[in-house]
Amino acid sequence: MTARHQINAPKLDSFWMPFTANRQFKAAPRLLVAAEGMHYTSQNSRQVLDGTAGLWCVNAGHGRQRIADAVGKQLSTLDYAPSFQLGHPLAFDLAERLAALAPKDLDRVFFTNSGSESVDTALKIALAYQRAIGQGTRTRLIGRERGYHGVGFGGISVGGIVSNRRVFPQLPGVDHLRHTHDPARNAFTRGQPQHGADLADDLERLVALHGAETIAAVIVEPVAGSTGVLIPPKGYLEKLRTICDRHGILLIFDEVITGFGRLGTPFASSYFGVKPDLMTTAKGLTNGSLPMGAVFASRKVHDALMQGPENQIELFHGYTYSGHPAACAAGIATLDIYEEEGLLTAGAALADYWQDAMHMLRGQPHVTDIRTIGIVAGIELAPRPDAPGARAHDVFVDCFERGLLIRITADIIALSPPLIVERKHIDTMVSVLADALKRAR
Ligand code: PXG
Repeated sequence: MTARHQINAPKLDSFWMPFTANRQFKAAPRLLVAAEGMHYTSQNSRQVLDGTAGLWCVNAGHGRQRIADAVGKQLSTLDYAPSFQLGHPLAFDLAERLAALAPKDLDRVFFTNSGSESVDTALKIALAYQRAIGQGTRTRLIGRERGYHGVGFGGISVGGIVSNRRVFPQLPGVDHLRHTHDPARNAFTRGQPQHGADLADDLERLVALHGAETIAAVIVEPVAGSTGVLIPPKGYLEKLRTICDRHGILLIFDEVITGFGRLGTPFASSYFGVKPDLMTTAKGLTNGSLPMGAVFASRKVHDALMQGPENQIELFHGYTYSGHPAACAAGIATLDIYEEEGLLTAGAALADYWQDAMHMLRGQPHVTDIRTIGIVAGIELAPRPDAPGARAHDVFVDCFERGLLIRITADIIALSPPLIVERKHIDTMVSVLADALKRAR
């Protein structure tokens, strides 16, 4: 441990923590003070193996000097520049780099500062598109049960996690597809489950119910992350694409988690071979180093909005920090690392080892399902009858104290390490988790 890791215990009262049981946390805080490669350093100087790439974002691992240098240099050269009616070269450079990575023709890039902003941006672009092509009655947005699309009002409306929704009013005219989680038929599947492609027909039901001419877009996560790693059944996404095309509905893939190499391909759309009309990203775009998101729009959508007098603003939408110079510098440095180290496809080579290892946890106490794809795993536990979520929380705390960071949602454990993960790290994850499961009540 170096002196720089020794910080005084801070006062914890003022910071109202997001998505956290504040009082429980502050009674027994877990603070991180440094990070390098695959590990965090906790305040009490323990090394903690990062099983979650931060929050699914540090895909190239921690402490990347190249990103820090690029950001520092940019801040001392051009700290801020507006992107409204002005520009700076890095935003154009980064957009070109992203366009080159994107699925063909999905190469017009709108910058945001988070996944939530990317989602709201994509929903607004979809509505603007429909209106621009003379389909102004299409104002309805379709999400999916158990979807997570961030916390803006658009995102929670199309999202399908009840605790994120019940206290807040929703956008009008939103409806939801059924989720695809079917443990009775698909438990312990590696890769895409066999059963459930037909659930895409739920979109036909909503079309029959509401009328296609009222529906602007459908948004889904190709692999649902936050809600516990729900992998699309074989044929499901293809079917959704077909039904959308049949009815003039735009398809939005929320790739905030799946983008930038998580499945062993640059984006999930390349993995599944299904191309959306709009794609939302964030997180891995800057390796989590600075807040930034990007919405990728197809030429069809973009070009439909580039109409009318040339002196007219085409889309009344944007953020003070859209294309922030420091975030762009971080993004470009991140893409350099991804490309030089082959990280956007590294997951493909490691996926078999990863998935074999994760499925070795089958048979450990409480485990009712394990699902894996690319470098992601969801491990579902039977809840304690009297206290849903408590068992996974105990496992989380136990793992952390033994030097492993996992992510939990209700009684589901999610693992999604940085893509620099090595076999020895994977072995450690399995053994720490197995021990924690054995100890769990
Ligand atoms: N869409 C998806 C698919 C996400 O996973 C967002 C949008 C929102 O992104 P921002 O940047 O606004 O947070 C997300 C975020 C977890 C976890 O533990 C997942 C997210 C955020 C925090 C925790 O699964 N995903």
